[in-house]
Amino acid sequence: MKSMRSVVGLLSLAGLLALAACGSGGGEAKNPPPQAQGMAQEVKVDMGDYFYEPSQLTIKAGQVHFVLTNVGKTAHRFAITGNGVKVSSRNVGAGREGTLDVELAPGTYKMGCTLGDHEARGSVGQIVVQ
Ligand SMILES: [Cu+2]
Repeated sequence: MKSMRSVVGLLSLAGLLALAACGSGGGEAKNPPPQAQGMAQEVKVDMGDYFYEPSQLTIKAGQVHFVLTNVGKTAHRFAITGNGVKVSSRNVGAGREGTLDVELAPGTYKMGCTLGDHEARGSVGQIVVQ
């Protein structure tokens, strides 16, 4: 019985070490667990000067993984607001790719670039979540 207990102790110690290893690695924003990533629908949006393509999205409710490609010559950002949601990607430099992971409930949301006056210039659109 005693040896059994020490095996369990070792296992949980190994678990803690594995967690610590995960936490210290990277430096990138928190990645969703693999299962959640597998279930997320991927939505691609091109961000340009000054537009989003597409500017009108209709997607399914649930976990969404946005892949944001900056096809412009200046930095852009991808922010979603509406229905109590207010999230944003980091700045995505010209020619770079960014991502945004968010869980969206059915409803209508606004997507837009919150940098400078980009929204007013046209970097804006609508997301309908069904
Ligand atoms: Cu912008």
